[in-house]
Amino acid sequence: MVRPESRGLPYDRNPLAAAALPAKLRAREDAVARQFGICLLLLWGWGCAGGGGSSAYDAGEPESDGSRRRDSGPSCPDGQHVCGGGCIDDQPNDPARGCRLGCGEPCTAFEGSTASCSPGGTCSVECEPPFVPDGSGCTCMPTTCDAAGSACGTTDDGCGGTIDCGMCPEGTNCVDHLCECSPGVGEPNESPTAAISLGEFRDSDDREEIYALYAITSDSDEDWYELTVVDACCLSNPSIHVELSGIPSGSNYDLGLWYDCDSGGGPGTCADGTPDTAMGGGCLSTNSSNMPETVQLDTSCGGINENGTAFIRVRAASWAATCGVYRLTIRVT
Ligand SMILES: [Ca+2]
Ligand SMILES: [Ca+2]
Ligand SMILES: [Ca+2]
Repeated sequence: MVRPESRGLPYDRNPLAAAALPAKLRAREDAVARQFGICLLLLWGWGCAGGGGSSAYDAGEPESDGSRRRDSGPSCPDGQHVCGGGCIDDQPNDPARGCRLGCGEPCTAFEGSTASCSPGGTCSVECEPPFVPDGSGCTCMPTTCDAAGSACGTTDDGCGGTIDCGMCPEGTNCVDHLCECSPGVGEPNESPTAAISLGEFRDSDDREEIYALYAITSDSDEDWYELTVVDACCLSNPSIHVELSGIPSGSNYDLGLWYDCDSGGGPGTCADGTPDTAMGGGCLSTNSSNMPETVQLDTSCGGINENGTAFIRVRAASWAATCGVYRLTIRVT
């Protein structure tokens, strides 16, 4: 059993207990004062009932206001206290010695608890996490999946058992207790040099392709594509149109298009989107939420034709941990 002071609030320091007892304490102090007064009226040689001592002040450090603590009874001299029917010297305030007002025996701790000494010189026992007070001691409280930061799988509960944090949604895998998207199609493709090649687009064909295979599978995932653009006809130069749609609800993906002219120069005019100077020039589209993104680059290079390579990037401005594929529509006219 854990005594009342086991909650880290020694009984004589517990504000609730203190609030409940001032009348009793005053009565006891009055009684002590009366006894002390009677003693002064009698010859010292007679002693006092309960005798031997006088003020029973504790040997420990004074309170912050300079006053001295009293021991629990008035029957021992200063620097001593009652123990086993007699008086012994106040002990070092060490839990291994039962604290200053103990009898030299170690304070009793329980499984999941540690013992310490209160400033008043008594043993104090506190439950250490994951152990919590349960009214009769300390009980190990199993952790929760939320507290453990575990979204899936089986997790140590901290008390020698396990807790089941469930399965991941379809399309995701449980990795280190978190649900992650399965590696997406075409990965890794995190840079222009690792871009997925989409082949040749000739402006003479007005070719349009729709890709619904690829997904953003983490907040750091970038998907790069490249296409070879051939200026094969016509009076006007090739125009590259790209649309990103089907962005999962709750996420915000953005789109970028850059063009590298084979003959140098260029790359032309950003007819839709925000001009960007990276990688020789291109267009960005950064609408909010999961609104579709569109860019159009009208090519214009330094040589006799506008042949070149287009690079497209899809990435997440914010990612809602959904693994669904987006739709990429590419047309060269
Ligand atoms: Ca991807
Ligand atoms: Ca990628
Ligand atoms: Ca966006």
